[in-house]
Amino acid sequence: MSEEKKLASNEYLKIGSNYLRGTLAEGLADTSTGGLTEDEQQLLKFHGCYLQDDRDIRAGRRKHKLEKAFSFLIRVRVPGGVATPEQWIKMDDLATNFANGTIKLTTRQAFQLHGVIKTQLKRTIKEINSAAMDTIAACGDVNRNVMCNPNPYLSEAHADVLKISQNISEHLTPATGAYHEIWLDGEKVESTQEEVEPIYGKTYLPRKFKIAVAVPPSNDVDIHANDLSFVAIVEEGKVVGYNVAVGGGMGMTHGDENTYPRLADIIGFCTPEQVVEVAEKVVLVQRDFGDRTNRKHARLKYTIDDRSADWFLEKLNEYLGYDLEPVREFKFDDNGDRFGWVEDHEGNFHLNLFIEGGRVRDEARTGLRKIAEIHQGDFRLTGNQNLIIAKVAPKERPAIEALLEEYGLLKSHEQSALRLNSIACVALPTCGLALAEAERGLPGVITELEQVLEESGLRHDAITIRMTGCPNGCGRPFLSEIAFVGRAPGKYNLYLGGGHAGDRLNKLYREAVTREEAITLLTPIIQAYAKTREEGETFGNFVIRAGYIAATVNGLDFHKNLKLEA
Ligand code: SRM
Ligand code: SF4
Repeated sequence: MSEEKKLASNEYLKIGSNYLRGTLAEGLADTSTGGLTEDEQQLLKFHGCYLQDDRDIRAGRRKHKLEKAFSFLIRVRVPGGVATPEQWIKMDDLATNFANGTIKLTTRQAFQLHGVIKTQLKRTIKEINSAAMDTIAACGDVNRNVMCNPNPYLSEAHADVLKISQNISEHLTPATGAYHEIWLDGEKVESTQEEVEPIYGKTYLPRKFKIAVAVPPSNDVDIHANDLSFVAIVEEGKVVGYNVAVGGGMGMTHGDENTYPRLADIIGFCTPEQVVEVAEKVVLVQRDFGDRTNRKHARLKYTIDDRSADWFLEKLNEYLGYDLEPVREFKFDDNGDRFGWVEDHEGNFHLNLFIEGGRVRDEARTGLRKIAEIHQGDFRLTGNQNLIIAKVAPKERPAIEALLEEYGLLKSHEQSALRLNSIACVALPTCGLALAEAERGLPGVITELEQVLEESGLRHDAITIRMTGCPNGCGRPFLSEIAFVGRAPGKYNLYLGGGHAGDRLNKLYREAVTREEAITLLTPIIQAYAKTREEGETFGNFVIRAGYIAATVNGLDFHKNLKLEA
C-alpha cells in the first residue's frame, strides 16, 4: 500500500479557519497595505472576492518599488441569472462609486465588479446585500452560482427550472455565520457554541463545484463544463424530470497531461421532487471521495475518472437510498443565445441583447440604467455573457425601445453570427492567471475574421469562437468550434472541432501561434467550409470530416473526444 499522501495546504487552512473566519476581519482592518496575507486571500474567495492587481502597471510600480496596485474583484451570485431592475441599479451605482465604472456579466450568469479598493470592500458588500444579493460562495471550495437556461419563451417549463435552480442554490449555500459577522456586522458566534456546516462540514469541498440546469434544445449553460447538471425533460410543455450529468469541467495546465477538460457523463434520470436531494448527494460523494491531496486533481471529473462513472452511479444510489432511473432521450441544438425580441405565451416580450465580452460600460451602461429605472419586468444574465431584458409588457415596449435606440443598443445583435457566438474571459489586466489577452483581444480577431466570412458568404452562419487568457477555461473554450487559449503574451494554442451544441471537445490544431498566424491558418479553412460543406454541416463537424482535425484519439488527445455525431 502506498503511503498516505499529505493533504493540500488549503485543507489545513479550512480546518483551522473556524468556518471561514481565519484572520480575515483583522486583515481587512489593516490599512498599512492594500493587500491581504496569502491565507486571507484563500479564505476571502469563499466570501466571493479575489485580491488582484492592475497588471498593466505592475512593472512600472515594481520599478519604483511601490506595492502592487491592489484592488478586489467582487463576484455577486445571481442564481439562474435573474436580477430585478432595483438590483441592476444597485450594481450600476456600485460600479460608479466603488469599482472601475463597468459591470461584468460572467459566463456563469453572475455580476462582477473589478477594482474595488480594500477600504471600500466591506461597504460595497454591505450594499450588495442591501439589494437582496450576496457574494457568499460565489467562489471557493463550495457550490457556485447555479446556472439555468434564462430564455423565458419556454413558458411554464422555464419557470419550473428556474425555481429548481434557485432551490438547489439555497440548499447548498454554506451555513457559516462568518459571512454575516465579517461583512454585515452580524452578531459573533460565541466560541463556546459549536457551529455546524450540515452539508459541507469543516473542510468544505476538495475544490470548487459547479451546477447547471439546461432546457433542451438549448445547451446555453454548457452542461459539459459543470460538475453536475440537470437536463430538463419536457413533455407537453411540462417538466417531467431531469437527466443527471456529472463530471464535466474545463480547467487544465499547459504541459501537464494529468489535467484535462472533460465532458460530463449522463448517468440517470430523476423526478423534479428528487432534484435537490440528488444535488446534495452528488456533492456529498465528492466531499467524501474527492482528492484532497492535490488541488489540480480535486474536481469531480477526476474523482470519476479515477474510479469510473459506474462506480459513481452506484455510490450515488447508495447515498440516495434509491436508484436513479435510466437516462431519457433529449437533443441539444446549440450552446449559444437566441437574440432579438421574442413573445411568450402570456404576451410579454423579451429582448436578448449582445454584450461583447459581458462588459457593460459607457453608453450601453447608461442606457441599461435608464431602462432599469422604468422597467417593470426583470433582467436575465445569460451563460454567454449576454443580457435579456425580460418580461416587457406590450405597453412598456415603445419606451424601452426608444431608450435602446437612444443609447445604441437596439441593433446590438445585428452583428456577424461569429461575433454573436463568441465568449472571451476577463484575462488582462485584472486576472492574475492570464498568460495572454482575451476580453481585450477577441473583438479585433473577430473583426479580421469577419472579412473572410463576408467574402465567403458566411456572415450569418453561426460558428462558436471563444478566447481565454489561459487554459483554466473560464470562457469554456474547449467546447467551442474555434478556440484561442492563451499560452504566452501574444501567443495562443488554436483549437478546432468542438461540437456546435457544446457536446464534443475540440482539439489542439496549432500550438503557440500569434493572432495573425491563427487568422492566416483559419482563412483557407473557413473558405473551404463555405465551398465544400454538406447541407446543414456545422463548422466543428466540417473540420473533422475534411481532415483538419484527426477523428481518432491518439492517447494524448482529450478524454472522450470521439462523439462525432451531434
Ligand atoms: Fe474562472 C479562476 C474568472 C468562469 C475555470 N476565474 C478564475 C479567476 C478567479 C482567477 C483567479 O483564480 O485568480 C478569474 C478572475 C478574473 C477576473 O479578473 O475577473 C476567473 N471564471 C471567471 C469569469 C469571470 C470569466 C468571465 O469572463 O466570465 C467567470 C466567472 C463565473 C462565475 O460567475 O462564477 C469564470 N471559470 C469559469 C468557468 C466557466 C464555467 O464555470 O462555466 C470555468 C471552467 C469550468 C470549470 O470550472 O471547469 C472556470 N476559473 C477556472 C479555473 C480552473 C478550474 C479547474 O478546475 O482547473 C480557475 C483557476 C483555479 O480555480 O485554480 C479559475
Ligand atoms: Fe483568467 Fe485564465 Fe480564467 Fe481567463 S481563463 S479569466 S485568463 S483564469
